[in-house]
Amino acid sequence: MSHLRWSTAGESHGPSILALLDGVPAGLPLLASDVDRDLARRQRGYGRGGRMKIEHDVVRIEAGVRGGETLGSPIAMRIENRDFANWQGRMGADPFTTVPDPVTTPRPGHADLAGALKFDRSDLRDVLERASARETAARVAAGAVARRLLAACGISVRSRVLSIGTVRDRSVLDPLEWVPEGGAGDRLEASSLRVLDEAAEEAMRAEILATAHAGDTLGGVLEVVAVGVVTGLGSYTQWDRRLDGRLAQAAMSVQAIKAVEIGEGWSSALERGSAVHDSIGLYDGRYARGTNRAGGLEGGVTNGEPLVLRAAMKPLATLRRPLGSVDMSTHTSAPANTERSDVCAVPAAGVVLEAMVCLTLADALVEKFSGDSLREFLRNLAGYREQLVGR
Ligand code: EPS
Repeated sequence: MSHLRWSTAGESHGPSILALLDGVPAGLPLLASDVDRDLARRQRGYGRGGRMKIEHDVVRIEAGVRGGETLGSPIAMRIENRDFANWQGRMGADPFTTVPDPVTTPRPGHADLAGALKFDRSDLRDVLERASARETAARVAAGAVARRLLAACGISVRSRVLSIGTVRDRSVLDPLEWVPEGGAGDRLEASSLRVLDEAAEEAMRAEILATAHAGDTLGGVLEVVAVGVVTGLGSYTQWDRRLDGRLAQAAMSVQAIKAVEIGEGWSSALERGSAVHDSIGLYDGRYARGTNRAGGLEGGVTNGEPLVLRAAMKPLATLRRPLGSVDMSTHTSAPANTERSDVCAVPAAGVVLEAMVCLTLADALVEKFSGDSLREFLRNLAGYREQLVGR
């Protein structure tokens, strides 16, 4: 029951990656440069492969925006795959003059095998092109539009890398200190791995380099935080309206994400209730908590505290020294297919997770405040805020 509807299309080495976003109120200021900023952030990060030297992701807004403002009609966005030029004759919609050599040895950990069986394909390229994390460029484009709507409501969303492999950045960071712009937030943006602690960054880079030399890959843990979130987004009244579930689904759907927690999710299972729940107080006439172990969500509803979501990313499945597999054309044992790929894409995944959180929050905002125009939407939000005063 989504209010902001969106989807993506495009193959990794096809002509382009596309995003379609429907339900954004009319009158939201939106520039291509708003989207390009996040597209560029997604491309950064130490540990990425050769592809990022080819691509320079910029958006072309094809529909739904006129003169720098949204129209309330579907927003269509296109990002060109520069690498497509190198895939002439192997990608594209026209029938092949010469049939390209098929990929036949599935990679453990990738969608290759299940996808080939499910869609009845004999060339694994038909699967891997769409399963590829190149698709996340479109998610980030859609997320950047959602981020504009969130900004109009005073909500900002940022991410940081907590660990890569076994190396952790243990610096403690109050979410209110790093969102919005400035201070620690800028340090994170300047970091090659979206971490705060420089010693940890150096150790992570060394680990990525050693892993690259070993022909292997690395995962990590990410944290996404949203501040300025109004109380009351999502609902406990039906299972699929709970915002924690909606956020978990959104985050879990990102390529290579294998676990999601909200607040102190995993560690709370080890404690007694009194050490887990956040006591309620009144500060300057508004309800607030001394702690935020719940991560801003209780009963599937936002409680006004910063929203904190963490996600674990597995090491990428494309290994230069591949694991064992089976050649599906001969049914004999063979090493898995190797493709050019990234050694570590954890920082990029942080930007993608931000986009997923932005889209999920924007959906919940449109659900609660509706409005065909931004003016109507913001009036509804202001009226609700007024209603909360003195409660
Ligand atoms: C990916 C493999 C690599 C990554 C790609 C995701 O691409 P290629 O096979 O062309 O080298 O670079 O990520 C992107 C292109 C991107 O924009 O994030 C994969 O198999 O998932």
